[in-house]
Amino acid sequence: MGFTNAELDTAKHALDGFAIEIPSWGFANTGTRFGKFVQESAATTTSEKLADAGQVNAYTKCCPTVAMHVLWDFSNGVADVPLVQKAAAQAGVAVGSINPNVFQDQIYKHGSLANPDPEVRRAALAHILDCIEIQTLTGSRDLSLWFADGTCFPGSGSIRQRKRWFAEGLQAVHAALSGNQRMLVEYKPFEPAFYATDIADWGMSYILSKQCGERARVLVDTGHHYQAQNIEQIVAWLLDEGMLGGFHFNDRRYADDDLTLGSIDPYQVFRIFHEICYFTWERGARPDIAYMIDQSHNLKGKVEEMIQTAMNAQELYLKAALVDHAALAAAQKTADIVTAEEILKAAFFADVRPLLADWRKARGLAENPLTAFRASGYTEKAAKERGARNKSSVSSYA
Ligand code: RM4
Ligand code: MN
Ligand code: MN
Repeated sequence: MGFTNAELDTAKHALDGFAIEIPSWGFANTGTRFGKFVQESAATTTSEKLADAGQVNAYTKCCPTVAMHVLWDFSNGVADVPLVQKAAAQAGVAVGSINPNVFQDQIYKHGSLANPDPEVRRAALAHILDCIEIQTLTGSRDLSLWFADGTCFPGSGSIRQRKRWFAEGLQAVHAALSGNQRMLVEYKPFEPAFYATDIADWGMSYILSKQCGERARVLVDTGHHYQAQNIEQIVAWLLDEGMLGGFHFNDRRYADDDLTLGSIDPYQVFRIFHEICYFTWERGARPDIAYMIDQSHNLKGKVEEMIQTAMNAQELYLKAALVDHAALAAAQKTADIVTAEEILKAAFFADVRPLLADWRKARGLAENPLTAFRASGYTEKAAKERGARNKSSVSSYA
């Protein structure tokens, strides 16, 4: 099929080592701030979310872990751990990153770790420390931190004071970590704060992580940038500094749209993966990065959308792995910019789907996970079982 033996080897190695975590919040009924369109087959409980995530992994074998949002998935806190663990095992997946929720309760109207009220700051910290306990009990490595904190109007708060409150709070979080645990600090420039989000960009996230210590890393959510920002450059810098902890992948056209990865701009995703694969080639070892999806779909079927996302991720990662790195390095050395660009384009436009089909066949998977899942009848069965429950309750999403 037009690939050399060396390329076939590279492809197998790349796919064997590539896993992407899917979010529990991608399986329940959610919506936009204007309305929620209920899907009868959507998950109504944490166990159902895990069962659905298990389907994604069963058809793709590249999504073995599930990111959990503590408030939504462990509503009784630590007490829910055995139940959740059991449901995950039954679904053939493991609990992945633990996401605290310090943005939904009424007390967080003016922030969490940077709330001017010390009681609220204490409550937020206490919740995050509870999450670390859940992290320990579930054996999850990453605590994934996103904060809605910020101000909406000039003068609402002291930007410097809020920065220091964040440093203080995050240092306390860091001090509670142990073993192989890490904390990933996510940034976002706007929404829900529309004047000054406290952790607005990768620089702020980097500074706070550095102030915390060894276990803190930056989390890059691809939807959390201004238009035209060069995301792959941020990725390359963080890689070079050993500070890239992980990703929340999703695609966007306008703002934090949370669209299917690669649906709007697959070349953007390829360029991010390219920086990682180029780094890997140079160092001879893969960087330790948590690849995660942060998407929740209102219009597409949830399980099939997540399968589509996983397939897109594999395809784009594989294209990046197949870049001729030696030739690229040589072209860069002689400032042969046209050749360098053509090398990237050749990899991006190569049809890697036959390679993926072979990789799947060798693992006993269907060549096309999406059509195989659709033919399985899972969605129809779930709609029958869950339909009534979905009509009466719609779970929330920020
Ligand atoms: C944010 C961010 C976080 C997610 C929340 C609900 O936009 O992407 O990762 O947990 O939404
Ligand atoms: Mn995110
Ligand atoms: Mn987001």
